[in-house]
Amino acid sequence: MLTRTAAALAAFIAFVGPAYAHDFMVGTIKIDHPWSRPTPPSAPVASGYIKLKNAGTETDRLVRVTSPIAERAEIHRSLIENGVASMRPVEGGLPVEPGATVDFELEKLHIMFIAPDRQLKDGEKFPAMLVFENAGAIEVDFVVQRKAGEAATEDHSGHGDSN
Ligand SMILES: [Cu+2]
Repeated sequence: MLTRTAAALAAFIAFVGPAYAHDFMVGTIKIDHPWSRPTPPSAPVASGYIKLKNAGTETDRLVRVTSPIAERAEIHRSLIENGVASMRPVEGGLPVEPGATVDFELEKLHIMFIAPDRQLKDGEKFPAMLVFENAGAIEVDFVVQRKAGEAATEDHSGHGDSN
């Protein structure tokens, strides 16, 4: 089973390159394609994106994110206040309503990995733990990739803040 899955995955990677789709399931929560942008050397932060789907009948919440590559991680929402772009931690966990999809990119959310211990390079993966209030904890892999159409020479953390 494992061998067959690995072979299928290898074929898929060979076909589409490192930006392959991957997903995870914990309880009624599906986590679709965790990915993160490449960073310059010694970047103070890295930003990650996921899509969460709740197939259950009760609201769940993403309450905590940790990763061995970062000192800590926070869920942030980007916003514009008085014409100035900033970001703010999501308080009390990020709700995922029954039947809903929370697309971090669409909703201007990101997971901020603070003080990463390495430069994130295009095509790499790193592990992180997502903890949901009801569904519990699951370890996922974030794929480091550029967005389609993003210039290869341009690295930005993608959350629009000024630091
Ligand atoms: Cu942030």
